[in-house]
Amino acid sequence: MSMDIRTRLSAQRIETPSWAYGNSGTRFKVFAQPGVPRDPYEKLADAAQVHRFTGVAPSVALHIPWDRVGDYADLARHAGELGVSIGAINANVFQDDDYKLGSVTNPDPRVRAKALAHLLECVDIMDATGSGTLKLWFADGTNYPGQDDIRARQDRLAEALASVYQRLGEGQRFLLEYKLFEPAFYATDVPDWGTAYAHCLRLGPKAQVVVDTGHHAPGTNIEFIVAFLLREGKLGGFDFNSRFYADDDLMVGSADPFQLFRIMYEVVAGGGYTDEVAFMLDQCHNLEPKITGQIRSVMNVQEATAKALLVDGAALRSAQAGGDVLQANAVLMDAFNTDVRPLLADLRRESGLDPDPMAAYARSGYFETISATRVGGAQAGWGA
Ligand code: LRH
Ligand code: MN
Ligand code: MN
Repeated sequence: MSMDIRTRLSAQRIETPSWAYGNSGTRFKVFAQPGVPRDPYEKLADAAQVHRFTGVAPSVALHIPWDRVGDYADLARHAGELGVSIGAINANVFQDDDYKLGSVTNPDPRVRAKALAHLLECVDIMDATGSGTLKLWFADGTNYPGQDDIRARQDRLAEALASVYQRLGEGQRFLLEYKLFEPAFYATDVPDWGTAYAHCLRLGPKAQVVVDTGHHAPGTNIEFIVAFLLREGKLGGFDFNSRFYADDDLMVGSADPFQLFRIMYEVVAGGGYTDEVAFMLDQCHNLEPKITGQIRSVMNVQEATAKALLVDGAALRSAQAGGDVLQANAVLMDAFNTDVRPLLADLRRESGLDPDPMAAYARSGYFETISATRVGGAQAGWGA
């Protein structure tokens, strides 16, 4: 195996979300877990454990206001002391009574102004924490035909996005996230990659699309979307998770590892395996423990990436050029069917890590310590 694959795998960076460490659930029940963080500082401490045992998860996404603190520079300093940094700032304009009929697309200009002020505040937080990425997801939409004017809502959205774009500084960008439905059930204002892409295209290079793998209709060919966006320079990153039905937010690679491999293959083949494309997790661990859930997810992404990097490009191109359908498919399947776990274990050993991050974490005693010392952990903010 080429040295190149090993180097590229070791260089991978996977971002974990602060909200994965807090309690979460469905609208039916949140099952509280022992030892969950009580504030953003403790969430960062848990995220640092994921990095400590995997070596490839050095940044943590924040969600505002779930992670509101008085001094963001201090939070970033705390992160640095733990060996991690602040990643994407996720804006949250969906949990306020004012947003019942939408945030930036709301028919009421007062509500729109309030939503925009929050988005701009998130850029201030980027300045304070050194984050280069703002992630925008809007719960905006309508439940009934005729409820509001679809085109007017697009105009309002475009206006807000333009204001945020203008506020972005050097080295900062925003990623616009789409989602087919939920909470809006009739017309969502950013329902698909095409809508997100069109808004981003109009604005310029600092606006890109983020693909949340749980945000599509069943059967959607996500890797096609990835290939297309990459080709247009508009793929900003991923919110990785798995789904069986809708936006399930299960562990990435758990429902359909083959799909994750196909996605990673398109990333690699399209030249997207760079710092430009952010590999972020957006998950909730309702049943399984949080930190090990994140470690497992990071490992799942690593395994899919290793398989994607193993695809024999020359053999594939030759089969494709010769119209050899079966051979071309076999080249991909050979890579997918390779057991890459020994390779990844070896790489971990090489960089001074335990080859088995799950076992090493279990042995560390961290879970027992937080379970004994943290009482009254915080809700992730999601699924309350
Ligand atoms: C919306 C979403 C978005 C939010 C997160 C908590 O479903 O994927 O990324 O910020 O969940
Ligand atoms: Mn998401
Ligand atoms: Mn989601």
